[in-house]
Amino acid sequence: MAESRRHAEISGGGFAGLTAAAALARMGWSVRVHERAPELRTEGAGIVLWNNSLQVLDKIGAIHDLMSESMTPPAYETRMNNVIQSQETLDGIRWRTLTRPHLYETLLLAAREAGVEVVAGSEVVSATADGHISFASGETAEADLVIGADGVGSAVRDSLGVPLKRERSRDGITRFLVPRRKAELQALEPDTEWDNVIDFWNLDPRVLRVLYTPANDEELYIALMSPAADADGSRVPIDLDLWTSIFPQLAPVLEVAAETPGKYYGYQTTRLDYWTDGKVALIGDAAHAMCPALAQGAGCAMQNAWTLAVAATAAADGELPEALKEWERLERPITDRTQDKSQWYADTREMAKGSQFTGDSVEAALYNPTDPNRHEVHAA
Ligand code: FAD
Ligand code: 5PR
Repeated sequence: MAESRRHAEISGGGFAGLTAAAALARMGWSVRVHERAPELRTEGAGIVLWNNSLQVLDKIGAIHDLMSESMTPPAYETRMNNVIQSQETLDGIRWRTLTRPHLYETLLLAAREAGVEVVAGSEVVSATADGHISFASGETAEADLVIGADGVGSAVRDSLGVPLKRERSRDGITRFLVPRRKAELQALEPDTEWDNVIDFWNLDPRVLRVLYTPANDEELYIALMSPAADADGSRVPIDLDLWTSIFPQLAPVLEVAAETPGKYYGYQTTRLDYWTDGKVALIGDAAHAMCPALAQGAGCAMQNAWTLAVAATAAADGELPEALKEWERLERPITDRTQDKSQWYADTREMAKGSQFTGDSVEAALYNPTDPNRHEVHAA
């Protein structure tokens, strides 16, 4: 490690940027995060995290906080036309369900406790390979390491001219956080284990799906999926009559969703020619936006944020660009495979068959990015 304190400038205060910031600051860096939004908060509803990101949360001192308001449901159940296809208990796989606001608060606190400066209302417009960064305010800054963690529309990435391929899938989703209303659900369907994640698929006569994910004792994450081409299925506010006609047992929670603001997101996958350029590295959706099927977008973002911090910290002065390239060479393949698999599931809708959390579908879920021997372990 270098003698003097090195400095990192990070574009984007989402899950990727905050994780990288907390990790670097704990490793001795001075770190500043720029968030374009005027307020520090997250959009979106719930999230599923697996071992790969939970290990990172452990390392940045955030796991206790995270565990306090999250849960591990008894099983991941998949239904097709309301017939149970599988109830996977995911034995041996560490996973948690939670709300996005809770993950966000947890990461923000971890970053601040590590001494990170987080600046809201600060929009990055460009970065250069030699470590310069410029802002919409007209100001500029220089850093030993610049991180583009500014999401799928990354200004850092685009200002560097990194070539990318973008593929849009035919399906998309609207996500809500609603009260659990477990007693009401129980009354409608007494034999159901309403603490399970339940993936309610309906492909015939119409493609509509509800992913039901309890996030804690009080809050439920529901994701309503439909093809983008289905105007009524993808409408927000949701078409309550349509959704309850197919999923009558979910009426108590769909009624609340119908009153809640939301936004329909089409799935997309972006693949970059490279993730690093000189002193700049890209992480999270800026580098590898993926379909949500395997619930690994944030997981891979956090895993790459951690391994980037370790690699940058270990690099000798003047050798950071080479260290970043080596980081990409080692860490990118598992993310590429996870992206490919998620896209395949989204495009084929094969998850509807159930029993999906086996084999290469759980490669990232089982990964431990904090294990120094992970690449040997992984190859074995
Ligand atoms: P973002 O969350 O997009 O954060 C980028 C931040 O940068 C934002 O705060 C933005 O305001 C800021 N920003 C943008 N441009 C600038 C700029 N020029 N200057 C300064 N700031 C800027 N992942 C999981 O792991 N598990 C799941 O269960 C899961 N479910 C999902 C469900 C759906 C429907 C979708 C769409 C995604 C899901 N994901 C899931 C993926 C996950 O949400 C994303 O991969 C993750 O949020 C990406 O984090 P990020 O920090 O890279 O990007
Ligand atoms: N898993 C999760 C999720 O939110 C979605 C999917 C899988 C946690 C969609 O939002 O298959 O699309 C999916």
